[in-house]
Order: sequence, then C-alpha cells, then structure tokens
Amino acid sequence: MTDPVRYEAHGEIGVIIVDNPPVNATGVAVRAGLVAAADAFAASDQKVAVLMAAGRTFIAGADIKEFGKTPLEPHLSTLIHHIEALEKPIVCVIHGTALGGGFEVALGCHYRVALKGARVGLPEVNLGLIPGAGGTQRLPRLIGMIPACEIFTSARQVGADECLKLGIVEAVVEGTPLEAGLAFARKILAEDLPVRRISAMTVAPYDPADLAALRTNVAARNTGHVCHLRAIDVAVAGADLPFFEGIKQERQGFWDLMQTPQRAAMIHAFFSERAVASLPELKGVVPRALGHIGVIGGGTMGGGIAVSCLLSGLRVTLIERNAEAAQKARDGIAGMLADSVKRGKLTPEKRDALLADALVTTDDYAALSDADLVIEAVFELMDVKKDVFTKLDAICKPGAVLASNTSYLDIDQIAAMTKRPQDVLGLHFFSPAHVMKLLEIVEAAKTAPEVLATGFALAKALKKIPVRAGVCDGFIGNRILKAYRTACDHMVLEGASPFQMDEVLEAFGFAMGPFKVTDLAGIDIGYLTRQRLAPTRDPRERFGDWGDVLYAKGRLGRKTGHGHYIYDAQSPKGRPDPELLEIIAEERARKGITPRAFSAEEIVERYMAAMINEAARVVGEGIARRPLDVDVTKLYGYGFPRFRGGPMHYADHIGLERVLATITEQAKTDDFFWQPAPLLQQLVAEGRKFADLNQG
Ligand code: 3H9
Repeated sequence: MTDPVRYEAHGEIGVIIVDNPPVNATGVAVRAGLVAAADAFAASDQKVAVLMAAGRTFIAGADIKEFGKTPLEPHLSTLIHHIEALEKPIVCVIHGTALGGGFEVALGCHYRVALKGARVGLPEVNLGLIPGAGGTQRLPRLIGMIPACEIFTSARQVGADECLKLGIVEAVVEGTPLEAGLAFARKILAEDLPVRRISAMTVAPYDPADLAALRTNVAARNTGHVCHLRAIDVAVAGADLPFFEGIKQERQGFWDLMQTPQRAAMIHAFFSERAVASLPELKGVVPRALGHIGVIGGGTMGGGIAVSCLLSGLRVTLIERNAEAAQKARDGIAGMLADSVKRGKLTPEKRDALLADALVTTDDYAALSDADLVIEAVFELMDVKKDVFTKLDAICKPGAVLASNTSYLDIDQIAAMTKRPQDVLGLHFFSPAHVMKLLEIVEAAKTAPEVLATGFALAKALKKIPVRAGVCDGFIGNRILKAYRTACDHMVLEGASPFQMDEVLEAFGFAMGPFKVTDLAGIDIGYLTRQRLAPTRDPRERFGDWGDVLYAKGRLGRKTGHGHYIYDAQSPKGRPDPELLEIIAEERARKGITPRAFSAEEIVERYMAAMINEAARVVGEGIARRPLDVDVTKLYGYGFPRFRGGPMHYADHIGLERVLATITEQAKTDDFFWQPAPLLQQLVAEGRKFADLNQG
C-alpha cells in the first residue's frame, strides 16, 4: 500500500500530495499524513508549499464510511487549522471536485487555484449534515454571507469560472495539478505574496432581507429536513463571533446532526445508490457495444427515451406505425430538445445537429438492422408486444440487445417470441424518461449475463440509476406501489378523505400525495386496470371504485383539468373537489361502511406497513436482490423522501416487530390483503433487520 500523503521537495517549493484512491477522501490516515506533511514543510527549507491530490480528483470530502463510528484524531477541523496556521504560504490546487471536507481543506490554504473543469461544493446537506470543518465559517468570510449560504444549502457544485468570479480561487489554469501548483508557488515567491488566512477576515456586510428571503426559499424547498436551516444559523451566528467561537457552534451543529436518523438515512441512500450498480455476478462481465439505439413507439415514453439517448451522445432510430406518426414523434422529440435549450442544458446548434445527424424517425423496421440495442415502448398489450418482438427477431443483427419497456408484462413470454431469448431483457424507464433517474433492469429467465451488463452500461451512459429486478407483475416498483395504493383506497373507504391522505403523506415527506399522483397519471389507468382485473378478482378483495364514477364523468385527472382535484387558472396545482367526497360517501353507503376519523399517525403506519410488507415479499422472492434495491427504486422512481432512506431502511428504523404488529392487527379485519410476508416474519423471529441482508 502506498502512503496516502507524500511530501516532496522541489527546490524552494514543498509539494504535499494526497493519494488515497478512489476519491482521496480524508480518512484518518490521510488526516494524520497531512499533519505530518504540514509539519515536514514547516521544518524544511522550502519557502512555499503546494497542496494537491493525485488521481482523478482533489479531496472529495471526509470519509463517509467513518461516519457513525467513534471519530479518531486528528480531526479534520484541527488539521485544517494546522495548515492555515503555517507561517509560510501554502497554495492548494483543485482538480476534479473539491467537496465537503475537501473544499474545507482548500479553504484552510492561503491561496487556491483551480484547473479548468474543476468544481467545488459543500454537499453535506445531502447527507443530512452541515459542513463540519470550517465551511460555514470560512466561506462567508471569503465570499460573503448570502452566496456562501446559497452554496452550502443547495449542495450544488460551483464550476471553476464561477469560483474565480466569486473569489473562491485566485486563478483558473490549464495543465497538471503539479505544473499549476509549481507555477503559482513561483508567483508567490516572485511577488513575495504573504500568508493569508481566511479565519482572520471578517464577513462583508449584507442585507438581512436577502438572508430572510434565502431562508424562506431554503425552508420551502427542503420540507422535513432539519439540516439546511441549521447551516444558515451557525454561519450567521459565527459571523459575529471570534472565529474559533463560530467553529465551536459549527461543530456542535455537525455533531447534533450526526446523531439524527436523517443523517443515517441519507448516508444509507448515498451508498445504496452506488451499490445497486455493482452486482457481484456481473464483475468482469463485458457489456456489448452501444452506439446505435432503436426505439419502437414515439409516444411520451418512447420520445422521452429517445431524447435521453440523444442527449447522451447515442444515435437513435425511432420506429412508428406510419410516416405521419413518425413525423409526430420527431416533432415531439424536437419539442423536448427545445425545452432543454430553454433551460440552458443544450445549445441551439447542438440541438439542430442532434435532429439532423443523430435521429432517424421512420416506419421502416429495416432501419434497425444495425442497431445495437432496441427498446420497445409500444402499447401495454401482450399481443402488440409479441408482434414487435417477432419483427425485431427477423430484422436485428445477431448480438443486438432487445428490450421491452413494459411496466408489468411478463418478459419471459415476450422473449419466447424470439429465437434469441438470451438477448432479451426489460428496461423499465419512468416518465418523463429523459428526466427521471430510475431504470429498472429486468432480468428474464434466459437473459445472458452480458446482456444484463449491457443494460447497466446503458444506464451509466444515460446517467441513470439502474436497479436489477426479476420478472413479476409490476417488477419491484409498481408491484409494491399496487399494495400501498390499495391500502390507501381501503383507508378512504373506511373514512379518510383523499385530501387528508395526500396532506399527511406529503407531510411525511413524499414528493406528491397518492391521489395527486393518480390525477397526474390519469384516472383512466386505474379504471382500465379495474376492468382488466374484474373477471379474475377474488371476492374477498376490497377496492374503491369511485374512480369509475370520475371516469364516467370524464374527470380523468390533470389532463382534463379535473380529477380528485380541480385544476384551473385559479389553482394550477389543484384544489380539492368537494363533490368527490359525496361520490365517496355514496360508495361507502352502498357498501354498508360507517366512516370514521383517521389520525395522521394511523395513515402513515398503515401505508408504510403495506409498502414494507410487499417489499419484504419482493426481496424474499428474489425479485429485488437486496432490501437496498427496493430503497433505491422507491427513492428514485416514486418520490420516497430521501431523508427517510427508503422503505426498508425506514422499517429497520421504526422496528420490524412494530411493522409486523400493524399487519397482524389489520389482518383481524382483512386477512386477505394483510398476509405477513414470510421474510418479515423470519427476520422478526431471528431478531434481524433488513440491513443485515444488504451485506455481500
Ligand atoms: C464531509 O466532508 C463532512 C465535512 O464537512 C466535515 C467532516 C468533519 N467517503 O460516486 P462514485 C466512494 S461529508 C467515502 O461512484 P464518481 C464511493 O462510495 C462528505 N467514500 O464516483 C465509490 O465507492 P465504490 C462530503 C466515498 O466519479 C467511489 O468512492 N462529500 C466518498 O461518480 C467512487 O465514487 C461528499 O458528499 C467519501 N466522501 O463521483 C462527496 N465519496 O466504488 C461524495 C465517494 O466502492 N462523493 N466515495 O462504490 C461524490 O459526490 C462522488 O463520489 C464524486 C465522484 C463526485 C466525488
């Protein structure tokens, strides 16, 4: 093992190099190494020092794996004071990303230069924390209170040019970190630049009204989170205090937050969203090449998939039924790309080039003969899908990957339509496909490992979060959704209102309440599903059918301006429709149900129990490999609050016995719906948690 920190003498210049792959996190060995290197420089003949990192990035932060364990000395904060206190100047070179504790180390240096393309940020709030090594105290002193608070409450990464404008770095340069560092060190020597400590600066005056506006904005954007406002509080308090008093306040805030369940949940989410992409069985499996992607179907989903591929540099051929539909699909894609231009994500020239050179829209399947991977996104009818796959089998080149974007149909049946079931898998995108991060990669019975690996490679190319799922009705996400959505309808039948449900679940942290989601997706979907399931429905199944009444009245949700809520100019986000309560009351009367009041706690308890129970079944059956795969699916595809870590993490947090007790209690009145998952029962019996199944 190489030393994580080296000290090299380059004539009058000392160079300290952090070398701790993969991202130079400041684990205890790096911290100790940096103290020793700073001491070596102080004791040396060198007159100026460069602090830089080896590898792909500057320091990406504290070592998150150490969080939650007993902190070992030297602490990062102490180390940074040690560097700042040096009596000889030290310049830091930032390349890649300087994040969290990494940026704080840079702020402890007397000068900073950034390589072109470098970025800095204080993303601690993404982990339920605040900067804990001086970030909330030094950054306001360097660039002012408002821009500093904006940076650490948004967790955004600030590019090198903006850093220069804000005064975070002295220069943006090209070359290697060593060349850039040596050049700036020579400038320090030539111009006799002094030691310059940010801790000795004062915060420039700012308008309290600007701070109040920022605080309101931050609070509104981060409902339920506890860390963001705490970060502002310690920064503001620190500005009026001697520097080290401010540091004490920051440290207190950092440690208070370290003890919170939100911190544990968000760190679980951080590692889980990386773990989903590394399946042990795919280690060393080489994915097939991806350059030309076929998309069948140019509706909202197919168009979104095409845009996602185009924006990631892939060539796309989109097939529609006829020339007119192909043109309509092209127009739709052009519209989505125009939005990207409007939002500054794409230049008009690049948009024009994509449409002219990278996209073909046609009704001729033969155009797919050299496609590397084809994604079918047509109507959710098995016969239509089978027809598409029969055609693809006849036309696509050997080795092409054939994927279905179905949300619930059996991929094994679809694969059986081809002579190459080993090349078939499910790629379940979420709408809008060019925005939503989640991609369920569905492994069918005969999917070859390199085909599965190609699904993951596509996700990486599209910058999506891939989760491997097995074949079942709804895969991971929609299958679990069906369970907790049914529990919702039960509660409404028993007396809760859809509006109360939405309010309570949004207060819990969901991005959108379940009935608002239904309005967005379209009330016709639930209606058609009920129709489809009616002939085979078990008589013991309880379900709400007020949606049929809404459907008959043409109230299909947002798209018709009216569903559970009314959407108009007066309330574009929707206001409750009082008539809905009458419709539901009639259904209760028809079914002989006497309504009763529900508390917020009861709603959350039952909703979550239904979600966790079905999730346990999904893991128990191997549809999801690990509980963390469920967590990531719900976090990225279903608006589950990140600060609660996902349903399985939440279940561990509240206790599996409690979840099982809720299920057992509910089973007394409905033992058809409330059947405890065997895995949940087993874990409770063994005194274990879902987290125990995430290892390995
Ligand atoms: C902090 O600094 C607190 C301080 O204020 C105060 C302290 C007292 N630690 O993401 P990737 C691993 S809080 C440990 O796939 P990329 C990661 O798990 C910290 N491990 O690469 C993965 O491991 P594996 C504030 C870390 O190129 C591997 O490195 N900093 C850490 O797509 C590669 O990661 C942050 O929140 C870490 N800090 O993106 C930054 N970071 O290969 C968090 C990464 O085994 N990191 N790993 O799965 C990032 O945002 C991205 O990793 C980064 C690179 C942009 C740096």
